[in-house]
Amino acid sequence: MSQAALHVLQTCPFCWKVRGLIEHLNLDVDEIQVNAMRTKRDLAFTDGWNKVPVFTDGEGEVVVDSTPIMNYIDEKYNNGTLSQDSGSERYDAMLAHIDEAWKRATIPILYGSLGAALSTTRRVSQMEKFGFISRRLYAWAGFPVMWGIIARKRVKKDGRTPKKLWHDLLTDFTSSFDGHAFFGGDQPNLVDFAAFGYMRSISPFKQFKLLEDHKSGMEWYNAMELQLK
Ligand SMILES: N[C@@H](CCC(=O)N[C@@H](CS)C(=O)NCC(=O)O)C(=O)O
Repeated sequence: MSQAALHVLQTCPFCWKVRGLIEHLNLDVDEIQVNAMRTKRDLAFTDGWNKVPVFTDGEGEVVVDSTPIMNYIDEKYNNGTLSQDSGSERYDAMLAHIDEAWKRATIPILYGSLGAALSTTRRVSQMEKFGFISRRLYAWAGFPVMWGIIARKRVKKDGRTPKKLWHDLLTDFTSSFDGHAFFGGDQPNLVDFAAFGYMRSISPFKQFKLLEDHKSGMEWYNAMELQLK
């Protein structure tokens, strides 16, 4: 049996979802950083998926798409403990909501103003694997594209500041805990890890401070950090 591996981009929110689960379960998985400008080449073995994360289990199984990867890992290495409530309305609806609304909230907070977009793209260009020229091109040409086209449209359409949007998401999420520390109850479940991954993907960037004054959100986030080994 060869080594299990996770192909990632360092700043990809979907990769952070899987990474947190792997850390929590303390699994021996190699992290392979793909070249941000060469995902198609580096992920050619996926037969056309071409996105990260991709999990290979060392026995020939290639699993794509972050939530299915999390389910696969939980089933294979953890007896499905974290996803045992899967199939219930509460669990399924929240997981679908996280994968839609939290996913959509990452771009506005990272790129939703000119200053944010500039600092985010600089940081991304430091963290990701690029070629010499493409790193510089990305750092200086990437930000107006992300800011001007995608993020501004999204912020305008939503009507809330990115900070307010995140605070609303955190309030909704943590108020569904019924007095417990986690969505999963006294212990986190896979839904907690999915949400944690999206939020943690913002942690390398300075905009994370906009989330740090959400009291219940940070209590949950800090409790999730303690779940990592
Ligand atoms: N639904 C997928 C989305 C994955 C995704 O969009 N990954 C981005 C990075 S954040 C990617 O690999 N983009 C490269 C491309 O689309 O060529 C998941 O949850 O894993």
